[in-house]
Amino acid sequence: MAATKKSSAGTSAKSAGRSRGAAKTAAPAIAEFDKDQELHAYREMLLIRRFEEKAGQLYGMGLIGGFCHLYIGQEAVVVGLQIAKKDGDQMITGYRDHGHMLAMDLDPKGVMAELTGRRGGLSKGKGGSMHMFSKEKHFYGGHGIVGAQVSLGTGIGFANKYRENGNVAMAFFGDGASNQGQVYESFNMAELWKLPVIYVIENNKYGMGTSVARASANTDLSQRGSSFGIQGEQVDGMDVRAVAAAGEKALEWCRSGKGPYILEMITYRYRGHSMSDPAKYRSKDEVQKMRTEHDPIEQVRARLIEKKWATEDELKAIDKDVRAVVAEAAEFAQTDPEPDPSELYTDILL
Ligand SMILES: Cc1ncc(C[n+]2csc(CCOP(=O)(O)OP(=O)(O)O)c2C)c(N)n1
Ligand SMILES: [Mg+2]
Repeated sequence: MAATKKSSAGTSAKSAGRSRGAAKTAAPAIAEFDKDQELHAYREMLLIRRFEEKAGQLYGMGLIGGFCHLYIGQEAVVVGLQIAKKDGDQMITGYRDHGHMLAMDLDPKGVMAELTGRRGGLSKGKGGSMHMFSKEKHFYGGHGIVGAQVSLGTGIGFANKYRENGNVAMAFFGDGASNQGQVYESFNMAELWKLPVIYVIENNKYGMGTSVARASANTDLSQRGSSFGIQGEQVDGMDVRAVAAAGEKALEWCRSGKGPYILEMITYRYRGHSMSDPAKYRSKDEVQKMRTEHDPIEQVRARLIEKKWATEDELKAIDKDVRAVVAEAAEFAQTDPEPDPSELYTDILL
């Protein structure tokens, strides 16, 4: 998947000034992507979008039990950071996790079959949408408790430092989660011990049922670490190039032993919080405006066409390819058997 990993995305950002003690840093310049990088980002984001659309359909058909939180609209965040990261860097996130798993190269069949509770699911059909892990791919879940992944991610950062392995942990959490107490306990320890952790705040403007402005005293979430001296910045999370540039800069900061970093990704979720959400906290016009004017995939698509790096037909072929991967995953998720009842007694603490 990472065939077009690149190293230049953040080059121009590296010169952005940073004064010690001041938590606010200049936003990095948007890195220009070359043709391969644009095509890679396009395909990766499209895979997440089509996967999530299909998951929504399967949920509507009654094939997915429990909760299911879709990532549609936020694709550029995880794909931009996937492009910036090195092999070995870890990701951990909350319950809106399908996109992170696909970006970390987890098998779409295994993810979809976990959603439908089948034997071939990544957690043998026993974890569901919010609970999947892959040690080999450095993906640490999938957590339903709001904010839990921040402390766990800080622990992964601690392990990286202790083992001197040069890896950086990325802990993703939402604007709502940024008001949880354990976030600040984690910030304190991370800065005190200079742990290599990037706190990626996915500010999609809403928690479960209300807006950031209604729930947060200070809405500049990039500054939430300032009392601990943690550097932070706001990033256009709808532009995959801006995400990659900011990611490279933050990764370099952490890898060089300077401690944690906060990236507040300004993004948007198009769908409801979970699958049944009356969404009375926002207007349909607001959602439509984001879709038509800021869509992360459309932005890449427009650049590819404008620069003549791809034709409409070539982009259609990519979509066809991606749809086939997702269709295969959905087929598997509907035909693979459910776990054997004896599995009720395995993989659990008694
Ligand atoms: C400790 C805890 N409190 C409350 C909940 C219920 N809950 C689930 S998601 C959510 C909102 C979180 O919003 P945000 O962090 O912005 O993430 P988003 O859903 O927007 O990705 C809440 C309150 C929970 N799962 N855990
Ligand atoms: Mg949110």
